[in-house]
Amino acid sequence: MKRRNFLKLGTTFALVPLLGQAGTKSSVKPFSQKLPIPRLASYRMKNGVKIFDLKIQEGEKQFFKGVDTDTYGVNADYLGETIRVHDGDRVRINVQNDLDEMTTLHWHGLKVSGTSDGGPHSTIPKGTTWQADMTIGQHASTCWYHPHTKGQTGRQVFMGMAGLFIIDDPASTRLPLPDHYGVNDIPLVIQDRRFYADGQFMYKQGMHDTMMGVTGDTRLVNGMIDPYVEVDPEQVRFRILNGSNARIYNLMLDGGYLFHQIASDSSLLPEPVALKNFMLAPGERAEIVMDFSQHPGKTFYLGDGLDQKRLLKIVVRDRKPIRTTLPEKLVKIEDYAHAKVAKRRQFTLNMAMGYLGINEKQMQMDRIDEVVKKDTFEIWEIWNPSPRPHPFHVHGTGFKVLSRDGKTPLINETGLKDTVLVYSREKVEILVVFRHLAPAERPYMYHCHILEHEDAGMMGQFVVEA
Ligand SMILES: [Cu+2]
Repeated sequence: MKRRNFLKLGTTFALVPLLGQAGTKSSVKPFSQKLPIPRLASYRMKNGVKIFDLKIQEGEKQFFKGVDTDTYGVNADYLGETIRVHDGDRVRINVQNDLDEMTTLHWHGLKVSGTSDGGPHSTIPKGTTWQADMTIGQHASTCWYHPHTKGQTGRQVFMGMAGLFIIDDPASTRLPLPDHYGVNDIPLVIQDRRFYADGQFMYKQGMHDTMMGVTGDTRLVNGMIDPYVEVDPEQVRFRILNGSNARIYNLMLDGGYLFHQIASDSSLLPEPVALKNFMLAPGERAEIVMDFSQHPGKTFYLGDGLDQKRLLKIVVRDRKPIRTTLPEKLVKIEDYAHAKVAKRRQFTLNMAMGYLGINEKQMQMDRIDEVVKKDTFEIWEIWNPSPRPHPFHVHGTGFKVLSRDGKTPLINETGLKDTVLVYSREKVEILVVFRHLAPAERPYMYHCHILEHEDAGMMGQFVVEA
């Protein structure tokens, strides 16, 4: 295993005991509250189309006992319901904005046209409804949705606007993988937050927060501080989203237990990859399977090795174990294997005192930065000369990571991704292709997924032409 690559941020996975984390305002005992599972969004069928109704709303939530925090949510007080659809589905999503401000809703990881993508041009003024139509056509994956409002994405996400968007396909459904949502197929939205003494969210305070990104001393999993989850002694799948604005995690089990990663952002991996830890940057997803069949009655902690914090307690019920094995092969990604590359493009991530950009330009709504041809493979080179790592995200595609500094990518980067962490002084090559159009009025975006960097201009726009 290419350990070097996992240690780039200077951590080790020789696990020292992770510290517990009693929230300062919380009188609740850490790891005593049950992990909430986001509800599955309901839909109705009309003329063969699955219609979802999402309402973006203000809410209140008690992260700390007896303290109401003002929040945003989607069909919920904080975070959103999980949309779940199947490859080939025709889908309509009505997004009603009940906030007292304008917003947008972007389907992160979905391969849909620029018109349905929900980028910064697809504004939803307050009190109105935006309608996104799409036909699902992509590999099984755990995607998500969040606002993409020009200059306001970081704050609106911080308030709670984010939810999962799970896609199934025939191949993934046939595989013997844990798939009982909320039982042995458990979504985990990992975030960090900072609070004022009165319990309200403390968002961006100044230039330091813009340059470093807004992080907080409190960790949330599915919107709860220090939760626990009970599972049976069997294989359990966790669909993990790093929904944080800026924090990068090095996820691991306390005690250094092995688990398998089975999926990255945009597809299953070709085969399961055994790991003790992995990095997850903002916007990235990973599906992992932990085998608890040898451990009835035992307790585990999922934690972050970068700052030694426990995130989730996993209690294995003392029951008769169910022993199953993972399939050896998970997915074949055919089309990328025989790609004829038509073009190369270079993207340099710029970070200087008070300046964030790409290719020496800052995001401008009325400027198209790149023109791309549909169904044409291109290699994009992302070069990060800055001192900080940046997760680079591309709309409207899943891509293959081809190389890091000319070397083989990480062992868990063998599937399709839509966000790739580019470390300081590193050049990453990705192989992209776009299967939908994006017109100049509704272009796609490429950007850093540290949301404060995106809001400050580390973003560009491109169209996809026939
Ligand atoms: Cu960045």
